[in-house]
Amino acid sequence: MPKFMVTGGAGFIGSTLVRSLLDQPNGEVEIVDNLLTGHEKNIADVRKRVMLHHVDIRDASALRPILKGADVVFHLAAIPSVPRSIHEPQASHEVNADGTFNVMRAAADGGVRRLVYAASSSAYGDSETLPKIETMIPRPKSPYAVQKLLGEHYAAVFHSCFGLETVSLRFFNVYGPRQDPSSPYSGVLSLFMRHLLARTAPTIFGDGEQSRDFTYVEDVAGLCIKAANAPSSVAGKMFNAGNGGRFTLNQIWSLLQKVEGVEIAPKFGPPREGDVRHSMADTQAAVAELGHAPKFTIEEGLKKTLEWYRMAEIQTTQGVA
Ligand code: UD2
Repeated sequence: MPKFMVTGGAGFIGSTLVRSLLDQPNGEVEIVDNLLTGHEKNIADVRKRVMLHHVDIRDASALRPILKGADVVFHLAAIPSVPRSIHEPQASHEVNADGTFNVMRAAADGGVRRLVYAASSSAYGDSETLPKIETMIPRPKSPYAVQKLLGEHYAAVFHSCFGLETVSLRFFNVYGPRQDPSSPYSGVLSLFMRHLLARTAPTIFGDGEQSRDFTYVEDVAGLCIKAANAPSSVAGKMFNAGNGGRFTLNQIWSLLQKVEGVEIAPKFGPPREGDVRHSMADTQAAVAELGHAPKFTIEEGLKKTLEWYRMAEIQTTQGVA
């Protein structure tokens, strides 16, 4: 029975991946999470089917026996957020850079077959050309982008020097159910959802004409599993994990108002430090080599996400959650 280990498995993307892994015909699923940005409630419905190791990836010696012998390690544990990495560079470096090194080292020493690493589209920075293709020179604009890029380089080197089969996936602005809207560092779509349901105005940083390749979380989880199962020829490589489209924040807020049948003018604030202007993935390599096939259009993804937030809100007000 193969063992799948998901670091950050109690987080928003990790918990979706855990569910997708449990839907497969066989395999045991275990989670490593320090429950800092992840929450046990994200895995409440599958809690009895998974083992949760309450461990911080900064703790190398605790990690080693847990990762030993796993078939695949999905390394998603991180302190996400561009602005958070500017306000708290030390903490984000320790987790995203040092913690990632610890995970890769433990995986290599523990005989793990493959490690799938959650990299970030932020690595591209403000390169002029769109779509962003894997062969472009990275231009990180924030500590977060640097840390995530460092992990990619380590992934490649853990393959070439230590024989660990690694695949890096540059996630492009993932959204969907369970994205936590409660922090000032939360992803913009989770904040938009909360404002829409509360009928309050979101704040858009800058003119709202910046664009993102918003990618539905189930498509990303599916791609992680494809990366784990792809032939060994993908080892040591990095692929974009996006949809290949892009929407401005103004367009998304308009779309959401239409779906909900309301009109709420957003507030506009100053542009955010470290922000990338436009982002859109070239998906050809992921399609050709990993079989990437995103299923959700932005309209479908937004509707599913909105319904989830609506239910979650009702449960909270009724004291269920
Ligand atoms: C970056 C990465 C993304 C992922 C993520 C993890 C890029 C292009 N993307 O996402 O792949 O790694 O980091 O955190 O680098 N905004 C508002 N109002 C708000 C909040 C955000 O206008 O209340 C804007 C923000 O200024 C930005 C956009 O929304 O222009 C998206 O921000 P985000 O924090 O959701 O994600 P981003 O693009 O930093």
